[in-house]
Parts: sequence; structure tokens; C-alpha cells
Amino acid sequence: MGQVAFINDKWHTIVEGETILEFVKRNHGKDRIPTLCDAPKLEPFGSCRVCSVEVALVKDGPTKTQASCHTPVIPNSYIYTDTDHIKKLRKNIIELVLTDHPMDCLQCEVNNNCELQSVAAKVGVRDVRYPQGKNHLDTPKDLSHPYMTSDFSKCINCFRCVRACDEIQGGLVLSMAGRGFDSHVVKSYENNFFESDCASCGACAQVCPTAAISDVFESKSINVDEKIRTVCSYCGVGCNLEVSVVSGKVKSIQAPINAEVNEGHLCLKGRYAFSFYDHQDRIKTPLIRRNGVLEPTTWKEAYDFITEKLTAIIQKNGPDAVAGVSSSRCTNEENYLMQKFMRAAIGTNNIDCCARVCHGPTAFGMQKAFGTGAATNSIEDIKLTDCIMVIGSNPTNAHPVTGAKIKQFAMKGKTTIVIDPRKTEIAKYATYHLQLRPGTNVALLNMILYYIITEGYVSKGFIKHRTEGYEEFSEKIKGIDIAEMEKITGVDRNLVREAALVFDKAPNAMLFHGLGVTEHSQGSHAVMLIADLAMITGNIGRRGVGVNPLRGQNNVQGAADMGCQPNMGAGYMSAYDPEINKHYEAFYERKIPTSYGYKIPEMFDAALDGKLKAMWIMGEDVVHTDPNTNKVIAALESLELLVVQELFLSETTKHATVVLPGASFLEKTGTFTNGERRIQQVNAVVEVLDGAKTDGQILVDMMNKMGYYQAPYQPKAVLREISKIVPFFSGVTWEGLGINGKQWPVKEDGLGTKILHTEKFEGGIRGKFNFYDFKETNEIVKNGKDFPYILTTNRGLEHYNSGTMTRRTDNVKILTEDHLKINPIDAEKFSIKDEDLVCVMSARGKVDMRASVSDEVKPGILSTTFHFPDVLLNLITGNEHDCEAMCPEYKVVAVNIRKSKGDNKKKLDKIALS
Ligand SMILES: Nc1nc2c(c(=O)[nH]1)N[C@H]1C(S)=C(S)[C@@H](COP(=O)(O)OP(=O)(O)OC[C@H]3O[C@@H](n4cnc5c(=O)[nH]c(N)nc54)[C@H](O)[C@@H]3O)O[C@H]1N2
Ligand SMILES: Nc1nc2c(c(=O)[nH]1)N[C@H]1C(S)=C(S)[C@@H](COP(=O)(O)OP(=O)(O)OC[C@H]3O[C@@H](n4cnc5c(=O)[nH]c(N)nc54)[C@H](O)[C@@H]3O)O[C@H]1N2
Ligand SMILES: [Mo]
Repeated sequence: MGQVAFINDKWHTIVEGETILEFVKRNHGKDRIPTLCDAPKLEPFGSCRVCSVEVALVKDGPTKTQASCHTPVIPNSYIYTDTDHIKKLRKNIIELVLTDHPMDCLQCEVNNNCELQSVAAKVGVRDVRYPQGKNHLDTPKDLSHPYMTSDFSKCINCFRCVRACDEIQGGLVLSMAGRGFDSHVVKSYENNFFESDCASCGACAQVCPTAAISDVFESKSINVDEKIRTVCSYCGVGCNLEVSVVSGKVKSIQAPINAEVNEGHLCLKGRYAFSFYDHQDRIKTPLIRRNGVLEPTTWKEAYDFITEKLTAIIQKNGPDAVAGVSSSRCTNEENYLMQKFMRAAIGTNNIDCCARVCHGPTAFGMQKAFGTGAATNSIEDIKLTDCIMVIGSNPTNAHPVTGAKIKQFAMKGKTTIVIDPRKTEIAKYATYHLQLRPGTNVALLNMILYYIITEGYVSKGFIKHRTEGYEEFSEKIKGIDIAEMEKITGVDRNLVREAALVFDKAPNAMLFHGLGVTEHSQGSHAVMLIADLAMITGNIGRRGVGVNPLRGQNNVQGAADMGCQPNMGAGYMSAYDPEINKHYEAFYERKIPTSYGYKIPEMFDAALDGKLKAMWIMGEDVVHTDPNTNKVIAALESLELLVVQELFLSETTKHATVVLPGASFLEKTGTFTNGERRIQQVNAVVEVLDGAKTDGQILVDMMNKMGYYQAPYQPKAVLREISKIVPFFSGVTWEGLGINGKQWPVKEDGLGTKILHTEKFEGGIRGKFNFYDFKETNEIVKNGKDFPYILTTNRGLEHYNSGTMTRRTDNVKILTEDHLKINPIDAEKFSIKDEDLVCVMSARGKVDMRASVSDEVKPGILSTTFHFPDVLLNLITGNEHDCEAMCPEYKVVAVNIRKSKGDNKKKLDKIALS
């Protein structure tokens, strides 16, 4: 038995390191001691002292009053939680706190959940004997922000918001000013959320125990009918949401404290950007194009129309004249059905998803090196690592909850290395920022590998026991021309050397990478060099290490797992191998093709060649987001049938023959798999919009219409089917997933896997070293002379990909346009000032956008986001793609610029006011 202490004379065993408050909560329930400044997920603070207890070192000995939240339990001590002295003290404190709070607080009156009032009731305070004491009651309310508001007259100086901003978000926007009676919360800019550096994560509003800071949705003051747990449908972090529902509508969203993924944190998209779901622009009936116009029709008519067309196309041209694009925004069950629809009902392997334009090279490269294409570790490992290298990833915008964790790591001065052509937010706090020219990852990674191999310590044991091909690989690395690589990357070799050796020395180092690695002609090569880096330093197979791609869409991991790629079926088994095919045929009870299937870019080429006649696109806006928009449009226009399953009319539906109204994640049940392989329950929060159907339902209807029997759509039954065919889902059951999900592989006994490749690489293989030399992209070789600037893309925090959803929320009030980041030296050359319109021209076309002059990029380099269709940035991106996985080279576009009058700026489609 371990050491003990006594609570009100009853003994209990102590858990090492716990505070008195934790000790009492664990043994006598969470309500035994009232608290105010204490809050889950925040460090103990000890300022309000409501949680005080009396502690004696010997039985009946003299006691000392101590704030339990930040005092460690002393072995054999005697803790008294409710003595008369303590009760009086607490009452007194709360009375004083209440003098800081307005007597007529409406929030307190209507709100049963007001934390301050409930603490007051708990300690027995009804009336306040002291006069109102605070002298900042006249602080104006902050009404600047669409989502967050403050009224500091209600503030009780508990510091919870300041600590949440600091400890949860790493925001440093809120702080305390003044002393004593005068002390008060201030924001970094004029007490104004909107103009401050606030990331609008809402963590402060969630922790505030009064309504000094709150959501404008006023969640705290409304009695909700129901709170339902589900998973966010924006990025691949997979944050859990607690959705409050009032009269069948979403009222507000909070971050569940017990969510393993997001631990009480969310970003502004997850917490606030939900109003798209019942926006009046939602498509409410199927639409068929007649005489060039999309006209409303019935489901029956739409299904009959599609069935007839598809059947005729298949009869005339064979099933390979049909192709499907699945949606990483949809559930696993829906993605599974989409590929089954194509393979079993239509009879083609022409099925793909947005992983193609995203992390396809990650899956390919990691599969080649490690035998599995997925992230090796879990995000929680950030707590356990000594060094983080972030390559071509901008997580504070694109994966904000993970980004906040990495940012905090860097802010604490822990070793952080950022490889990015832009000064990203994390780069500002990083130990090293290697600001390379876009498109030169392979050269830079080779330099890093060179310094480790020639001057550092390679992990000989790991290399010997776990890998193959090191000798040949290291010889090639030693042969690289450092001076040449230095010139190519534009990064000082000494800086690279230092960063490389620091990374090498760290006992545990984690690698994170994003699209800055994959969306290049050498994307897969760079991924394999990252795998090499992990292997030579032995950073594989334990906590706090690994290769961790920050996967993009909420369910892009799942879409690929479910078989939404041409060459592999559900569970990543080869779709082209006749032996394996027998297994699929037996399971689907249908002849399944082994013929080559098109990847997305090949689909467009085949359409232009007249080989592909029909496409079925579920939840992707390819006209907006795939490269070389004019080519995509020409391809879609040459089809005989284009079916689009969508929430909204998009750039793509402009070319559709039939549009079918799908349902959003808030209306659906099923599972999503996040970027750390975590399969989580998605629960419908509201009814499916009148007139729409869940995407799963649509697919099942169509499979049956096309003569393939698929049982009535029930997501949980589909999950059962998946668990029988996907080997790493074999132990997955709906109930077994619980509230925090499970990381695959989930074995028969239901056990998930936090870390891959612990003893062996998957499949028992040895890790494979691969060497690649830098090769200049054709885009520069062919077009660099005429178009001497390099344009690269990144993401804005507030908008998501094509923006069809976020542009239908108040996020448009925060970020209204795509801007071109241009270095002051280049801006000067063209007399370009902030907000001037700039024409950006490439070999494909031209677009106009507003300038934002900034040293975030080096001279010669330009950068922008791609969220707004009035720019339609992909008009200028090209056809170059990763040599292995065909991921488009979005990140290197040879362009030229000039000042513009705005004649290339398109008119935004009118979005109805929400
Ligand atoms: N707010 C928001 N979040 C999103 C999305 C969104 O649209 N908006 N989209 C989601 C999706 S689908 C995805 S895939 C993820 C993407 O998330 P990220 O992978 O972070 O994607 P990006 O911001 O496009 O690019 C990452 C970084 O790569 C850098 N970069 C460009 N070229 C190079 C290069 O040659 N080398 C290196 N080392 N770096 C380079 C860019 O400057 C940028 O900082 O985000 C997801 N989350
Ligand atoms: N220039 C440039 N272009 C890029 C990139 C880049 O870095 N630079 N990044 C690329 C990357 S990584 C990606 S992943 C792609 C993303 O490209 P897309 O997948 O086209 O982007 P989204 O905006 O996420 O589009 C999803 C569509 O699905 C709809 N939708 C959402 N939920 C549902 C649902 O439940 N059911 C149905 N039926 N529809 C739904 C939305 O309304 C939206 O129109 O963009 C790529 N394009
Ligand atoms: Mo993506």
C-alpha cells in the first residue's frame, strides 16, 4: 500500500503528486470542496481561496488553512473540509466576490447553470452585506466580434479567462492590469476582441464562471433541451463537440472536457462556424439540368433519370466509362458505400477521393518506408517529446487545436524546428526556421541527413535491427553537393547543420508534416526522406516520436481506409490482385473488377479523351479546388452525366447534370477517423433537412436502383459490415468506440493502438531507406523564365477549402477575401500597396487579388489562400503532380505579377444572409 492521508478522519491512499483538491475529489466526490478560480484543464492557481481546507500534521494537532487546489497532499496529514472556520471563510470570500458582480445580473437570474451563483448557494450565501466595491463597472461591453462578447462589469477577477487564453490557446490576448481593487482583465487591443490578435477559439468564454466573457449565442443563459456529443467535420484533428440543442436547432457548441483529442479546447470553426447547416442556401430538392438550367425535381424522378443514363452509358461504353469521387467530409460508412457502389454495383475501380490532392504522397511514401501509410503516433505525445520538427505545415491555422499545443511547446523554449518558406506563427517562436524556396524540400532534407550522417550520431542499433538499405543510402547521402543544395534551397548551410544536429541529439523527437511536403512533383520523395530521418535517429516505435502527417479533412484518413482509391479496396488490400479479389468478390457477392482505375487527374484526362462519360461526385467542389480550373471545367462539360451530391450549389454544381441534396454532419450518424487513426462516433444532432437525404441513404438507394441489393441504410449495420472486411477494424463495434473512440488497428478483443511499429514495422517488414536526389520541377524548368515569381498556397484560419460552408457563417465577417502576400521589396518594384489589386499570371491563366505587403515571404516568393471563388486561384495552378501519387503541385506555381484594375476578379455568387 502506498502513502495515505486522512479526509475528515477517514484514510485514503495518495496518488503521487496530487493536490489536496484532487485527492478529496477522487475520494469524496467532485462537489465536496467548492471552487471558483479552479477549472478543469487549467493549472491550479490558488487566488480565490474558496477551496480552502484545514490541514493538521498530527491527529488533533494545530491546523493550518490552505488553498487545496495548489497544495500537495502531505502523507499522514489530516484534512478537514467543512469545519466552522472553513465554512465562515468561504462564505466571506464569496460575499466579497459578489460585491464585484452586479446585483441585477440577468445571466444569474435566468441561468440555472451560472457557476458563480451555484457556488454562492453551495457555501450558503444569499445576501451580500458589503457595498458594491468594484470601480470598473463602467467598462463598455465589447460588441466588436461576431462570436465572442465581454461585459467586464460581471467580472470577478478569477483569472480563468486569462489562464485559458494563455494555457489552452497560447494566445496571450488576455491579461490582467492594475492592482487590488483596480485589477481587471484587458485585451491586447483596446479591449476589443475583433481587432486584437485573438484566434476566436472561445476558450475564455467557455471557462468564464459568470458572463463577463461569453459566446454571443448565450449558451450559458439558455436552458437547453439536449446536449449531444459528436465530432467536428472540418479538419483532421477530430475534435469532439458538445452540441446544445434547443427546439431542434443547434444553439451552441462547447468543447467537452473529457475529450481525449481536444481536452476542452476548440477552434473558431469547430465552436462557432456551424450556422451553415440550416442556412437558407441549403439545397432542398434534387435538381436536373434542363435546357441548361438546374430545375427542381422529385427524388424518384432524379433517381430514374440517373439510372437510365448510367445504364445506357455502361451498356454502350462499359463500366469503366463511369467514375466516382468520394467525400472526406462524409462518414466512414458513406465512404465505404461509395466505393462499394462503384466496385460492386457499377463494376469499376474508378474511385478516388481528396487524399489524391492532399496527403496521397504521405500514404504512398510512408507505406513504402514503413509498410503503413498512416501517422505513427498520437497527438498527446507532444507532452512527451523533447523536440518537434514541423515541415510544410501551418497547424495554428489548419489544425488549430493541435497547433496550439505545438505553439505552446515552442513558446516554452523547447526545441522546435520549422521548415517553411513563410514565417508561420510557429516559426516566430521556433528555435530554428529554415525558410527554404518552395519546392526544395528534397534538397533541404538531404542536407539535414548529410549533417547527421557525417557529424552526428546515427542510431546504429535501430538501423541494424529494424531497417534495410542503410549502407547504400548513407553512401548516396554522403555524396550530395552541399554547396549546390545550399544554393537551391536558399538556406544557410550552417543553420541547417545546427538544426540537424540539435534534432539528432534530442532523446525523443517528433516529426509533423503537411501539404508543404506533399503537394509537389517530388512530394512522395520528400515523405520518404522524412521517414529516413526518423529511422536514422531511431525516432520510431515509442511515445514522443514518429512521423506524424497532419491529415487534412475530418475523414480523409477514413475515406482512404474505406477503399476510396482505385488501386486498393476497403482495408488497403490490392484491387488489382486476382487472388485478393476473390476475397472481395465473396464478400460483396458480385464480380468485382481488377482492371486499372483512374486517379482524379486521370478522370479529367479520360473525360477530355472521350473515354469517361459519367462522373459521380460526392461532397467535393473540384472546380474550385482541383488544379487548372479551365481544364477541370472542360472535362466536366465533356461528360454525358455529372451527378453531384452537395449541401450547396457550388462551382462544381454549375456543370452538373443532376444535383442531389445530401446532409451535413450535424444531421448524420456514423464514424469519422482522425489523423491519428482514431475512429470516433458521429451522432446526429438535428433532423435531416426537409427535402435532403443523408449521403449514405442516397448511395444505398442508387445501389439498389442499379440492381445491387444493399440493405436499408443503417450506419451502425454498415460499420458492422466494415469490421468484417477491413482487417484493422476487426474489433470495432459502435458501442465499443465509447466517447473517445479507438485508434486502429483495433484487434478482435477491442484493443486500439496508440503507436505503430513498436516491435516491428507493420506486416513484419524492415523499414526501408530510400534516397532521392533533388530534381527541379518542370513548372520552373518550363515556365520559370517567363514567370519568374513562385506562388505557393496556405490556409486561412477562418475559412475552409472551397469555403462553401464557412462563407455561410459569420466567419466572413472576420476574413473576407484571399490576399496575396508579397515582400515589401517586390511590392515596391510594382508600386503595390496594401489592398491594391494585383494581377497574378501563370502559363494557365490569370487572377486578380488584393495585396498584403509583408515580410512573411522572401523576395521572389508570393503566397495566398484559395478560399474565395471571386479569385478562383486554381485558374492559375497547373498540371504538374507528384511523380508517384499524382498529387497536384499546388505549392509551386511560376507566375508573374502586375498592378491590376480588377478586371479578372469574378463576381461572388450571392450568398443569402443567414
Ligand atoms: N482553416 C483551415 N483549416 C484547414 C483547411 C482549410 O482550408 N482551412 N483545410 C484542411 C485540409 S484539406 C488540409 S489538407 C490541411 C492542410 O494543412 P497544411 O498542411 O498546414 O496546409 P497548408 O497551409 O496549405 O500548407 C502548409 C505549409 O506549407 C508551406 N509550404 C509551401 N511550400 C512549401 C515547400 O516547398 N516546403 C515546405 N517545407 N513548406 C512549404 C506553406 O507556407 C504552409 O505554411 O488543413 C486542413 N485544415
Ligand atoms: N491552390 C490550392 N488548391 C487546393 C489546395 C491547396 O493547398 N492549394 N489543397 C487541396 C486539398 S489538400 C484538398 S483536401 C482539396 C479540398 O477540396 P474539396 O474537397 O473540394 O473542398 P471542400 O471545401 O472541403 O469541399 C467539400 C464540399 O463538400 C460539401 N460537403 C460538406 N459536407 C458534406 C456532406 O456531409 N455531404 C455532402 N454531400 N457534401 C458535403 C461542401 O459543401 C463542399 O462544397 O482542395 C485542394 N485544393
Ligand atoms: Mo486536404
